[in-house]
Amino acid sequence: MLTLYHTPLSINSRRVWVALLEKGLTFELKELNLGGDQFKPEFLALNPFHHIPVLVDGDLTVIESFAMLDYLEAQYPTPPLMPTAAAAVAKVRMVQMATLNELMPAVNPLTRKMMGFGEPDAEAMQKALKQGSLCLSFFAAQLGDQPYFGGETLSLADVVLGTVAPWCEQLGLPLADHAALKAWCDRLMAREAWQTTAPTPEMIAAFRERMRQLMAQRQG
Ligand SMILES: N[C@@H](CCC(=O)N[C@@H](CS)C(=O)NCC(=O)O)C(=O)O
Repeated sequence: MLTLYHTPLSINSRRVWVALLEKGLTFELKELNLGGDQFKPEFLALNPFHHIPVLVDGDLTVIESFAMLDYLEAQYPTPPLMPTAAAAVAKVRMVQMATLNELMPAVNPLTRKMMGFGEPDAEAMQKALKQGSLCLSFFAAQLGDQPYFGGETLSLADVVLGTVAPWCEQLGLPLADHAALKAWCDRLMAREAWQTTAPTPEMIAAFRERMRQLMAQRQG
C-alpha cells in the first residue's frame, strides 16, 4: 500500500500527490499539521529532517519529492510520465530543475508578500519579479506550441511546473504575457488531478491565520 504524508498547501507535496493521481494509483493520504506533527517521534522515524512529503510503499520509505517522482515512474511505469526521446528527456529534466532552482527562489519571497508575512523589502521584491518573469519567458520558449513540455502527453515537467504556475498570477507574474503558457496552465487546471489537489480559499485563509499567530508568538 502506498501512503503519502503531506499537507495540502505544500507545493513539494502536491507534485507527488498529482503524480499518484495521474498514474491512477491507489494510495492513502496522511495529513500532517506542520505546527508540530513533523517533530513527533513516529514521523522523525520516517524523515529525520522533519519534512513532508514522505512516501511509503510497503517496506520502502522515500523522502525528497523528486526522488518520489522518479520512484513512481520506475515502479509504476503506466501511464508514463517520462518521454523516451533524448531531447524530450532533457527538456523535461530542464523544466523540473529550473522550476526548483530558478523559479522557486523568486516565488518564495513573492508568496511571503502575497500572504502578508513580514515587511517586504522593495529591492528583493523587484529582483524576485525580474527573476520570475525571466523564468516564465524561458518556460514559454521551452513549451513552444506543444500541448505539454514532453510533447503530446503529460510529463513530470508539467507536474512540477504545473503545481507552481497556478500561483503566478496572484504573485504578480502574469502568465497571460505568454498565451501558450497560459493555455497550458488552464489545460492542467482542468484535469481531475489538479482539481482534486487544488487548495481551497478556506485552506489558504486558515494557513495565513496560523502563520500570523505563529509570527505573533515569536515576536511576543
Ligand atoms: N526538498 C524537499 C523539501 C521539503 C520541504 O521543504 N517541506 C516543508 C513543507 S513544503 C516542510 O516539511 N517543512 C516543515 C519543517 O521544516 O519542519 C522535497 O522536495 O521534498
